[in-house]
Amino acid sequence: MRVAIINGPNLNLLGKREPRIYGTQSFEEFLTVLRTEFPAVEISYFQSNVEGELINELHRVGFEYTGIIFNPGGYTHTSVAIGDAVAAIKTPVLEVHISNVHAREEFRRHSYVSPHAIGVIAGLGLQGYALALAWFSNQTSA
Ligand code: CA2
Repeated sequence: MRVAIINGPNLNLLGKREPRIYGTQSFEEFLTVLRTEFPAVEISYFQSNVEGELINELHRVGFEYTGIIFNPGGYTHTSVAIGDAVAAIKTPVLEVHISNVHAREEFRRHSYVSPHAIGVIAGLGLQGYALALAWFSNQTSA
């Protein structure tokens, strides 16, 4: 089973800035933990700060993979094009946010992705990605 993790803008700074909101671990460090915890899942990882590159990656993995775990970062709240890309692909997308977007500024409560996602996890830190992986694993073994 192949699952793609896609992170949007600024998430390359995880572990380097704003530890109170986003924690102290880099995503690359966390990825080694995920790969150990889910040996049966082939996990691809892509991060970009560029909107079109995120769309290209959604198109690349969106017809062959079992699932996509997608944190669109700030584009969640602004990008019609990213929402359209999620709507256009076949692979189910689980939207993940590290912080609780509903407990922050009002503008973070709207997502262009959520209407097209199979589900949303927010506010559980990096553990949200592990829960999303567990969900995809259970789907295929059920
Ligand atoms: O909580 C999340 O995962 C967000 O998608 C993160 C985005 C934010 O715009 C969304 O509203 C919620 C921002 C990512 C910024 O990531 C940083 C990580 C470390 C240091 C600074 C920024």
